[in-house]
Amino acid sequence: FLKQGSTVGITCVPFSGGQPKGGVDDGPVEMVRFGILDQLQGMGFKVELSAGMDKYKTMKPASDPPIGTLKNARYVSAAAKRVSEQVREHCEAGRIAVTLGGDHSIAMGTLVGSTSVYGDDLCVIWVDAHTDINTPETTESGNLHGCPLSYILGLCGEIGRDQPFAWVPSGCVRKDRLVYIGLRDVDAAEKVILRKHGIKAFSMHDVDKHGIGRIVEMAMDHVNKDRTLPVHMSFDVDALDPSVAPATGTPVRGGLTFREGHYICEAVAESGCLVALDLVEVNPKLGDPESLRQTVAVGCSLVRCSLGERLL
Ligand code: 6HN
Ligand code: MN
Ligand code: MN
Ligand code: MN
Repeated sequence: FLKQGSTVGITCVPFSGGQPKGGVDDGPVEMVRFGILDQLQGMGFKVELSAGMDKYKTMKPASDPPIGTLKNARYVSAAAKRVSEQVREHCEAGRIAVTLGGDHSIAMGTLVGSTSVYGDDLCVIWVDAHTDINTPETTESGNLHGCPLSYILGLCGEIGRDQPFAWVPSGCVRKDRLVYIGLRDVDAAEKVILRKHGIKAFSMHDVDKHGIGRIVEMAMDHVNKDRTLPVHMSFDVDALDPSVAPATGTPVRGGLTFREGHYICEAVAESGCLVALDLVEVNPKLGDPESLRQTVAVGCSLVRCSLGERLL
């Protein structure tokens, strides 16, 4: 599926409705301003940009009252649905689908898009401080960026399967094809879900214990033993330590170092299996100009490394 020198299909999603902090919707524009498109072209890729990124800002419904505790559910649903269509188009055309967020609720869309083409062979590597697997029933914050995986894996109760998310094919990703790296802030109810469903997860404790090289190998062995299945990596920039990526909405100390984050991306690139990549939760409005520059720069370099930029 992935041939180097092929086309990268970029979807910019200036969206912040999955959480309360403004500014994360400026993530994609800042990464483009930093030169990510030219950088990918410079690596030899053809770059195809999805049209109409400004439309995301206009999709907010006039009325969007809470559903249970869920905030902005209709807005998140509409945006994620559009993301799913844009990502599906890229995947159908054989492009590597790169989605620049935006908050992590948009992964509901990216995963529906990629699985609509690759089916349940698709493996998901979720790099994050958080598990983002709250159901509409368990979420305490009501922020949908903490919930996308419960919808995708089909773990929601009634509220989740109903409108406005009835379009999400629940269970489109298999539970045994998901693996986490970088966890360190998991809600009590999420821990119960992980255990109940036997979902593979590597925390920062595991990274410390085994080293990042071994962790990525174990993660790949779990979801993709023969390295033949397509891989979708969803990279939340808050997986990195706040000293490395400070401009993000829910920073948690004790995260991946600069090199550990890049190593994951390099190893995934090396596998040759990457078909889709999300880079989310860059919030240029949080922190001083230097934090912003640093976070945007690291976001772009994670994208380049995932697509095979080589150190030597
Ligand atoms: N993210 N578990 C918390 C919640 O609100 O459900 C934090 C979620 C963070 C989500 O960083 O993408
Ligand atoms: Mn299959
Ligand atoms: Mn996170
Ligand atoms: Mn996340």
